[in-house]
Amino acid sequence: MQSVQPTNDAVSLKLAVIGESSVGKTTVLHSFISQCFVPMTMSTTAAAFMKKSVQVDNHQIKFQIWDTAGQEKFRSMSALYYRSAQFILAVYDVSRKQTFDALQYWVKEVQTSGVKNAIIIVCGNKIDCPRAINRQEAEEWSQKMGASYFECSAKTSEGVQHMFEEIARMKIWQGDEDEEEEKGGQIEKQQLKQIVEEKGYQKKGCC
Ligand SMILES: Nc1nc2c(ncn2[C@@H]2O[C@H](COP(=O)(O)OP(=O)(O)OP(=O)(O)O)[C@@H](O)[C@H]2O)c(=O)[nH]1
Ligand SMILES: [Mg+2]
Repeated sequence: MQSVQPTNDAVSLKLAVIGESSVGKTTVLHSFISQCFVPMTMSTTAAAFMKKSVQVDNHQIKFQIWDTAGQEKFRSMSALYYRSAQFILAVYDVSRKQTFDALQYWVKEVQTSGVKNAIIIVCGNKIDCPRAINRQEAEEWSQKMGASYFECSAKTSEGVQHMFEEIARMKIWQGDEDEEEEKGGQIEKQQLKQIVEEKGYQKKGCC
């Protein structure tokens, strides 16, 4: 176990949300920010910026979120928004296999876009619907990609707050990584991954 301790300062967390159109990206974010279900009738165009501050384990975390558009015509623009993100939330719809298969595309896009050190998190949304993808398959795939895995329903709100709290916790621990880097004692990303795994982030889900 690493001997690093979380800091108590307010921390900014830059998150970009990506994934196929209609998987529920915007609805998940509304659930997190407003704690209610807002049925969406309009697809996101280009991207939308959202903010929310949360208190997690005595730390103030300021989420700065880019909600990107999943529609194909906006894809070339998505990279503009996730390139500066520290965390990338790749969302799919557990009731539509095609959206899970498309994660291959999204993760590859991120990895080849020059994004450095961003932590990828996979989210299976719409668990209130009949499943086309079982949890174990999605967890195993995410693990192979080096990503944490969560599930939620933006409709019932199950798992939503938990997922964002866990992302905030990852950031709290990553804060120590930044501090170490400033001191010249670089903690490699691999070590952060180890901290995340030791704290059970890989295994924990929201439901
Ligand atoms: N049953 C169910 N429906 C959901 C859930 N989350 C979102 N939806 C519905 O799915 C549809 C698409 O949701 P959006 O949030 O607009 O999807 P999006 O991923 O932002 O889509 P784009 O903006 O086009 O990329 C809407 O009709 C939502 O009401 C959920 O957890 N369960
Ligand atoms: Mg949207």
